[in-house]
Amino acid sequence: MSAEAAGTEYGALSVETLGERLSGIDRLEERVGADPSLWKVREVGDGNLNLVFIVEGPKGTAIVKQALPYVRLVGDSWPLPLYRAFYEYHALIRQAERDPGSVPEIYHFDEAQALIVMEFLSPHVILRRKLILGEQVGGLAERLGLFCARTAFRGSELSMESGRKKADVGLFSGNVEIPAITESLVFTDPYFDAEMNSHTPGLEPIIATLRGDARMKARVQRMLMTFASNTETMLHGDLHSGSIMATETEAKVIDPEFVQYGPMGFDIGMLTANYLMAYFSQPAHRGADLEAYQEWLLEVITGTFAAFKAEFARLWREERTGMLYPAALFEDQGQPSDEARDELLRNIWQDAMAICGIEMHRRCLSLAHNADFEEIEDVAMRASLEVRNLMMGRDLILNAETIADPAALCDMARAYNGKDVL
Ligand code: SR1
Ligand code: MG
Repeated sequence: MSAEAAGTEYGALSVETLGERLSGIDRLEERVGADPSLWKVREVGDGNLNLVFIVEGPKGTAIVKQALPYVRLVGDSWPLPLYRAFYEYHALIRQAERDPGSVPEIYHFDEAQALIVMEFLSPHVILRRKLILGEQVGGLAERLGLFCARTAFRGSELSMESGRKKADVGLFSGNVEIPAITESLVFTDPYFDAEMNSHTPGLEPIIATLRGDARMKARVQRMLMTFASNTETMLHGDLHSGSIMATETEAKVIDPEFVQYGPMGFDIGMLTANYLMAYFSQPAHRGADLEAYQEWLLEVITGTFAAFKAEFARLWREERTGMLYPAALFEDQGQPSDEARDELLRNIWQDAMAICGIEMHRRCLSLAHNADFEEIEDVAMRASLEVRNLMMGRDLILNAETIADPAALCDMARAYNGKDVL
């Protein structure tokens, strides 16, 4: 009998117990076959928080993701609520509705066991791995630009009926401990000597510069205030290159357990930071193709924002059915709303730039660094590349309002890429 059918208390699955525990789940059996003795189960979770199993059977393959009651990266000294699986499930079904095809298909959710059974994406691999290997993904910019625009717009009161949106703000506001990780690891810990911080030796002078910059820290805290209190839209909340799976021609977004309502610029800002960290780390990973690959990464950034802007403008024209910026105030009075839209896009861009800078800091200074830099064994080289990233992050936080557009952002990246600071 399955755990769910037996109504048993939560128990973490293992390779040995999964077959017995999950037999009887119709949607899983439909995908992989009904006889669990024929299932081949592997645990492949390499993230910071959860168990992830690949279940392969005679009919096909599925993924089982289960939350652990603690942070996997740290151990049971850092407990973490199982309810994050509930929020992840609700985020996934909303993302699937708002941007069809952008996320894995969900087959089954078991709240008590904090587990989600979902589509096995193949031959997809984690995007971060592809970027480290210097592989390109066709259509990446367009796909992620569309995802960010559609989820931002359709999860907000530009589009949603206010009662539904407010109910969702209420629903997701129960996800407390997970955003709290972001509030400390992303926005706070990099800027003081927090217990779980670590950094590459040699970065001490730049760390002193960042921590000595009260104006910059105040701007980060202002952004944290926005992140914690602005409920513009439903965010993915952790949109880095480890939350995207890709082939040569396709990308899908996974892992929205950090979902919360927040500012529209958050997801695209975090994503941009991860492209920039891929960019700055490339000299350690590439040979003759270095410049061409770095330029491709910058094209992905400009392309993502172009797709975001174009899709946001289309949705503004065709789906502005919420209480915000109603046609009654603009088009119905013979006035275009283009300026209002562009001003909003400008605000989103500025938030994205500041978030981008903050994310560039946290991945080198607090807990949970990026493989892009971490896998560089030559410590002096790693420090020399990370410092470019950290300096540009500071510039973005301090000057978010003056960066004209994605082309200017890319010029800035090229300039820091040529700097030898250490
Ligand atoms: C303790 S969790 C550390 C990080 O892993 C997740 O993917 C989030 O990025 C979080 O900040
Ligand atoms: Mg994750």
